[in-house]
Amino acid sequence: MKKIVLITGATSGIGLACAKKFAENGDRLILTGRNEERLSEIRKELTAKGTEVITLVFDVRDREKAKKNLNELPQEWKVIDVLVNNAGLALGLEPEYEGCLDEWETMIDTNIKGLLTMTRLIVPGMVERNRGHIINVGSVAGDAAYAGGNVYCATKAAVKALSDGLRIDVANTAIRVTNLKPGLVETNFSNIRFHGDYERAASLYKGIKPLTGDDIADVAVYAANAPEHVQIAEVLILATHQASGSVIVRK
Ligand code: 8X3
Repeated sequence: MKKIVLITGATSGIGLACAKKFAENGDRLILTGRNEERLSEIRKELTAKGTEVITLVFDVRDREKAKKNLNELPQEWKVIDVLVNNAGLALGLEPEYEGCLDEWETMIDTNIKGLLTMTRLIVPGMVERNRGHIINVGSVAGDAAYAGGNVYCATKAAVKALSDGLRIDVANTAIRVTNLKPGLVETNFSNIRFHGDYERAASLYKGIKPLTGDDIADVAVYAANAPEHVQIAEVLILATHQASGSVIVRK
């Protein structure tokens, strides 16, 4: 059956890969992001291939705008089946005693509070309908801290705790909660983390074949398509030569 899938941060990386894979899966998409132009290009591209797409322009940090955008969805689009809480970022890799407070705030506001905003706005409808699936994009970074990861790792540890907490809170319903924990994925992630220092970002993926956004999106679609009695609660997805957040073997 066609599902309505809402993906936050759908303009690039894992979010965009999820948009394409869920489109290939035949689902209807609500794509959110901050970049209106990119969203509209993606909508055109997917619509041309026969996917029904609605785009919403807002930053998950803006609670009022998120609420307004969701309220204004056409009635038939409000019955969201799958929420992919993907919007998130890492900024900096400084020791905790030297990090930038503003950057910490941006990560906390996006990765934790933004995810909570979307969850709080969308999950009540799922509970009412006794149907739905929340797929949170966590990280291997949430399993254990790595050098310089401090606050980013803490936000992803929060995603793990919030996924586990929500799973308990909806255990009496048919709703499923999945925490996807990618390792090294080559996207714009490191360019953003290193403020556009492309060389430093590229060096992270040298000597190892990293994952792609598609590798993660495949797992998201698998979890969403699993039979109703199967809840893919958590998946850690690493590159083959990566063993943890801090153990990466480059050749
Ligand atoms: C992305 C994976 O290892 O760069 O969350 O933190 S890592």
